Order: sequence, then structure tokens, then C-alpha cells
Amino acid sequence: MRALLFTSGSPFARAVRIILDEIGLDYERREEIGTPTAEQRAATSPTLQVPTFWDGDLTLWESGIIAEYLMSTYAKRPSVDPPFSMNAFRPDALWQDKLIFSTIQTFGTAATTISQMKWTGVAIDRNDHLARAAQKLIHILGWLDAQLADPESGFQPGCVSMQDIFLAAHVRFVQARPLGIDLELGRHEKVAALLNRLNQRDSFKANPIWWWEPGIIGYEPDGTPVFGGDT
Ligand SMILES: N[C@@H](CCC(=O)N[C@@H](CS)C(=O)NCC(=O)O)C(=O)O
Repeated sequence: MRALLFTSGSPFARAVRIILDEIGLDYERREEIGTPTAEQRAATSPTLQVPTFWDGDLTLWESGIIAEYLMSTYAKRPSVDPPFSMNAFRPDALWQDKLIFSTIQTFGTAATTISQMKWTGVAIDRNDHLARAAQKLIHILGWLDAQLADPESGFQPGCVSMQDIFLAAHVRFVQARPLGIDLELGRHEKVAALLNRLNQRDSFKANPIWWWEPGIIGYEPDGTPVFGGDT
């Protein structure tokens, strides 16, 4: 049994779904609609977060761990140009790749914290820590842009890396919500070019991120939001 628990909007889970497609693995999609109780979430992970992944007897949470597991366990790579990397972290650039990945995950944590706080009543302009988190996003993007060799390369030149995929998932998450954050992608041309290329891949098209704001309860097949409920 292979299965993934996720919410439609989670950028961490979206990156894992894209990686599952890049590797060509079938899995049961356990998509969560609505907000489960803490006890319900605790049944699948002590962090109370998604994604959680099951593969046979193994249960994993933390999206980076799931991605690393998938890449090191499954060697199959469908032929796509450029190919999906064989390595989560290249042996000859181990610490560089790890540092870039951790920094990208810090970007994702800052972005999802801003989002969760906004929908629970605290916007960026009302809280100094959230304002700092928004500044962090811009600084991280600037640093990541400087790590890319040129506008044609990702973080592992010659292939698509998990670093590329997670960054794209996090940036597109910020852009798909009314958070009041301008990521100034025009100032980060190498990142912008990378994200535009990734948008063309089948794995990204099969796992789209759609606009979300309070009141949206679902989507038409083309991504048009369906409004309902009382929020
Ligand atoms: N470090 C975790 C972060 C996952 C995460 O933040 N998931 C969010 C959805 S995007 C979540 O489940 N939030 C609910 C909560 O934190 O209570 C990972 O990489 O999997």
C-alpha cells in the first residue's frame, strides 16, 4: 500500500505529489477537505501536519524526508527532458544542496505561517513577527537567485531537482493567495525563469495550485473556484 495524506493547498504536499509523478509512482490520494481535529491529525503524525506518506510498513512525515526517501528508494525516472535528478543531494555538492534545500523549506514555513495567521485573524501589518517573516521571503529569494548559475539552470544544472520543485511549490503558494505579499519576482530573473520552465512540465500541470481565499470550498475541473460555506 502506498498512500499520501494531503490538503489541496499545501505547498509541502504539492512538492511531494509532483515528485511522485516525476518518479512515475502510483499512490492512493488521501485528500483532506476541511480541517480535522488535532486528535484526528495526531493519528497520522505527531506534528499534526500534512503531508504524511505510507509505503508498505513505513510511515513518513516531513516533506523533505519523504522526498529524500522517494528519490533514494526508487531509481526509475520516466524519460523527460531535462530529467528528474537521481539525487536529493549531489555527493559532490552535498552541503551546498542541503543548505539550499533547508533554506527553501524555511521560505515555505514562513509563507505558510503568514497564511495560517492571516486566516486565523492576524495579518502581516498587525504583527511584527509576520512582517519580519515577509521580509525573510524576499531575502531568501534574493539569496537563492544568486545561487543559480544562469537563467537556464536549476539548482542541479542539467536536471530538475527537488530543490527546484519545492521552491516552485512555495512561491506559487504565495502567489495563489491574497496575502498582501509581492515577491518581486521581476528582480529575481533566474528564479522566475526556473519557475516558468517548471510550469510547463506534466508533473506540475497534473498537480496545479489554484487560487484560494476564504469561502472557497472546491474547484471546477479547470480550477475555477467554487464558493460556499459561511466563511
Ligand atoms: N515541515 C513540514 C511542514 C508541513 C506543513 O506546514 N504543513 C501544513 C500545511 S501547508 C500543515 O499541515 N499545517 C497545519 C498545522 O501546522 O497545524 C513538512 O515539511 O512537511
